[in-house]
Amino acid sequence: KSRSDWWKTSIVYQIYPKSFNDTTGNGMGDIQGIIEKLDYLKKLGIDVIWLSPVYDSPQEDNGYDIRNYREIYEQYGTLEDLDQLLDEVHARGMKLVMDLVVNHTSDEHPWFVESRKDKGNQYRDYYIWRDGKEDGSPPTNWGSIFGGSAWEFDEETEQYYLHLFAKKQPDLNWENEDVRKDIYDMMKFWLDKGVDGFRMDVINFLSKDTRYPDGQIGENDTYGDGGPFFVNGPRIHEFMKEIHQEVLSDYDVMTVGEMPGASPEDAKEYTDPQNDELNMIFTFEHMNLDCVNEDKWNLKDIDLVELKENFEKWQKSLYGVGWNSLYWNNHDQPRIVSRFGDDGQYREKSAKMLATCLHMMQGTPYIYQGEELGMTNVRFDQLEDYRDIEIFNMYDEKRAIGWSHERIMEAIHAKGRDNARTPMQWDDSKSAGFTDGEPWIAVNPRFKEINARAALEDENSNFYHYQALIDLRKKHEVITEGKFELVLRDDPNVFAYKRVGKDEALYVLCNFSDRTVKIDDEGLVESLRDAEVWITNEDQGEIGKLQPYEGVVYGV
Ligand code: TEU
Repeated sequence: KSRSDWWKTSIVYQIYPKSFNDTTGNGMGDIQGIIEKLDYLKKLGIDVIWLSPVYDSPQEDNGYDIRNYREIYEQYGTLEDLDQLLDEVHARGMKLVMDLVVNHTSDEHPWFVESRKDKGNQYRDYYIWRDGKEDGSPPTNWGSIFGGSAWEFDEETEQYYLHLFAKKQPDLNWENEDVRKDIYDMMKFWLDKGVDGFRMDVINFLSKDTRYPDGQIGENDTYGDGGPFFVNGPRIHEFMKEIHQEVLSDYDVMTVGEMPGASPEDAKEYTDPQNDELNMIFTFEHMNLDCVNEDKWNLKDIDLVELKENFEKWQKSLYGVGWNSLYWNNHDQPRIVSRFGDDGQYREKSAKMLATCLHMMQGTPYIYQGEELGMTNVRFDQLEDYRDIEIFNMYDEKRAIGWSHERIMEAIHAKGRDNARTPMQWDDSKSAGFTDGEPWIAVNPRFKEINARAALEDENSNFYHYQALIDLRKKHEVITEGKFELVLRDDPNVFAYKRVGKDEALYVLCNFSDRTVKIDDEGLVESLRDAEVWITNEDQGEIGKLQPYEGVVYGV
């Protein structure tokens, strides 16, 4: 029952099981494949693995649509495999955090199968059913996050059910106490097995405004924005506290809530230990800066000053109150080196710089599979080569409002979630050593050049850079505890900051451009003269100047 803050000094590695390592030849990763690679992860230096969903699922959304919370998807293995994975992770002194997807289930979950049968069914109220409006249209004008209406009409009982994501992902009704109790029992089932915590999928969407008002409709939009009525909704903090009280308080575990639409103020409330809610959350703010009108497909170049100020806001707001998570990548985001770096000439260099920039901040760093290799976005020519339901739905929707095929493909190349989901590149053999069969999604053609085997053989590789960053965090308390101060605030090319601890301080200087830049602050340059370089990606480093994509840390 002892509770500690081990998650504050941990580094987390995210595994997307379908694309990690296949041992059966069916073209999909599996649990035994993860076990095979645990020593690789140990070598990298990580403490915690976050495993994206491995539960039984029809795979409409790669497992974020769960049919049975207490079984493993058969293509990934069995409960015995999972137990073995847990043992092997623990034997290496690491921990395992599972994905918790409880805003919705699959429509094939027995609860929903029952629920849709008739209005008097004991599971009817497990989901959100409503009559249509007078004219038969959906109960509200809300759009689903994956396109189309957020409501689906069901012939059987002539009512609509709510699905904030795909039609096959009906939303659970958290107003119903029985739902909550069943979920809490399920959480205990996993925690009693020894699982070390949860990453909680869209957890700030659980509480809906039960009046179900219409949302505002933007100029070119078909659907209204339901966000104000379910993002950080009326009872959300009550639910978070209840989860803590009923489940988490009995275990020494870590929790991270995925929270689109949470501000630093919200994050403070969710993560202040005095509130007994969560340890940390994933913000989306820094991921929403390279698009227009919060439409991720509507592309815009990142403005570095905006990015810096956003990080500053989160670093400062949570300091001494809550806790940050630090991430550039996950299974929903494009590859960071292709996004904010340069995946051509400066691939290795800019990938290292981006890692340095993130890992010296305060918070728990998350590394997404392949990020440690500097894996890049993929550009499939054909829409058919993609697999993600979000991409297909978006394609139809954007075509309907007049976007050209070319414009949509460009948006997919830049932002599609499948950028992160191509198979992990282990070596330069067929299918990058991921599978002996046909991979479920094509391998990124750059695997000959970018793969784990090559990285392990090259002492200057991206892999060892991540390893060194992790080592630094373990050695210097200032990285975990120090205060954050932005420096060179208005510089459009350089992301620079200072961390100030009890008896140490550090400076991070990162050049986000492909030009050599001068550090325009004599005082700063002066204070670097006696400093020690803790890590750098530049052999020709020179105080007062930064080479293209140089990223350097000075300890003082
Ligand atoms: O993502 C939540 C979420 O809001 C995403 O839809 C995100 O906005 C989108 O991927 C950006 O394009 C979580 C999971 O991480 C995601 O994989 C699931 O599809 C989604 O929930 C539904 O469970």
